[in-house]
Amino acid sequence: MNIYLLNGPNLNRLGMREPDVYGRTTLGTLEKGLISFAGSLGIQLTAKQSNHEGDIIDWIHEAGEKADGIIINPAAFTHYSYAIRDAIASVDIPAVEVHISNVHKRESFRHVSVTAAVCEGQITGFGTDGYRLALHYFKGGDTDVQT
Ligand code: CA2
Repeated sequence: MNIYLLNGPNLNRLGMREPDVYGRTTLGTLEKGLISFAGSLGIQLTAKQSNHEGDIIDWIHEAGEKADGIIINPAAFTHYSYAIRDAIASVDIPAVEVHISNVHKRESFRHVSVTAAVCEGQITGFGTDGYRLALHYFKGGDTDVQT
């Protein structure tokens, strides 16, 4: 199984600023740890980050051709990018939205996600462990909603 991990704008600043909100781990360390953890689950993880909306859209399309799923933290694009929402909706593979911080405890503009509705689910507030939870979801492979 091949999963794309896509991180959006400013997440290249992880570990450098606002450690109380986003933790002390740098993006490089996080990506390395996740690639290794994914490997232990039998998942090949392709990790990318960009500050540019178009890059993220292109990688979502690429994932649609090459991967089995997407883990995406669209960062601030979460709250207003209909283009990223449409890109996720345009591919036939499942996506999971991850936020490091609990967006619901923060400013009201962060309470809105225009992308979550086209994802299987949203994980928010568990720090960088949220990415591991998303990998567990893909490992489980169950896309049925339990009621
Ligand atoms: O909690 C999250 O993961 C967010 O997606 C992070 C975004 C924010 O706009 C969303 O509302 C919630 C911001 C990412 C900025 O990352 C930084 C990391 C370190 C220092 C400064 C910014």
